[in-house]
Amino acid sequence: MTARASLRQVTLSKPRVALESTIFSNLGLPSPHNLEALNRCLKAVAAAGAEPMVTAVLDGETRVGVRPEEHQRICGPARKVAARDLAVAVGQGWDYGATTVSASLALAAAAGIEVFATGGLGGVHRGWAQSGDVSADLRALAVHAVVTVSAGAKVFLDLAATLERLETDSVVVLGWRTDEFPAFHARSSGLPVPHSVESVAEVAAIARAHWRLGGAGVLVAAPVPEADAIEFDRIEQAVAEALAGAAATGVQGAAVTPAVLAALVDATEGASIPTNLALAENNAGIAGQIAVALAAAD
Ligand code: PSU
Ligand code: MN
Repeated sequence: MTARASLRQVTLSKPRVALESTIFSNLGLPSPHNLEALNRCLKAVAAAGAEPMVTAVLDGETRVGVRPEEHQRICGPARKVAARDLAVAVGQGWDYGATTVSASLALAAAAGIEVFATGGLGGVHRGWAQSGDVSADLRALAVHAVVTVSAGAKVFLDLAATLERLETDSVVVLGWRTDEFPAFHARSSGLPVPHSVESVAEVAAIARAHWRLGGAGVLVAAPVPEADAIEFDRIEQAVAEALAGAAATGVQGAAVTPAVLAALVDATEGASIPTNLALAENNAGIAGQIAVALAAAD
């Protein structure tokens, strides 16, 4: 055992999993579903034998881990904090900054946390050639040596372009017991993943090898459980409606994703909410198991 590994075993009782806060804030899910999402994700990580650590900026301080009495705040109104906003949120003492995937990965990496769970990753937006809108989530995956578990990328993105970008950035993309890249609410997108895995032991071995070789991000793409999935054609129709609605309001930049997520709730008559909750919980559980497997492989 290395000195670092033995120190970790002495100082930490459990492997840890970082969770982002944007999905639990008013920017991600409507109340009271966001609190349910938070509770289900915390439970799923704990049930796997790991410790959930919610990332956020509270009272101008970066946080990795929040107390139960702070959960209401995590589920309340927030300002969105991507990686570049972290320093501003601290410097200006923001009351509550909800961290996206990119900010959460930065905080997780700084805290030595190797596994992170989210709902759906941000990525290359449709029409990116005109707008230039590519989520900072992708750059964060390219930079930080952390395993991210997500239900693929958000369905309203250009998923093919998102996969291309992940390849360019040398992010390892692993389909979790699937050959297809999941489309968030839908189990399949019609796009193949480069590799698929069946077990968390495989993920741990691949991540360790990637990091030993100087690599950074590993993305485990897990389809939403069958019972809660929405058919790809149905969600695509809702996406068309939601994107048209969001475009009509002239929304731009960081506001696009929260606006489209909210419009999708309307376009699916609320059906996207239980799906979003189920996939977030599923990802958290898999992340917990991966964290345990990584600790065992130390
Ligand atoms: N997936 C969800 N709900 C969310 C998000 C993703 O189910 O709220 C958030 C994540 O925090 C992700 C962010 O990092 O959207 C991406 O925003 P943008 O597209 O502006 O980079
Ligand atoms: Mn963007």
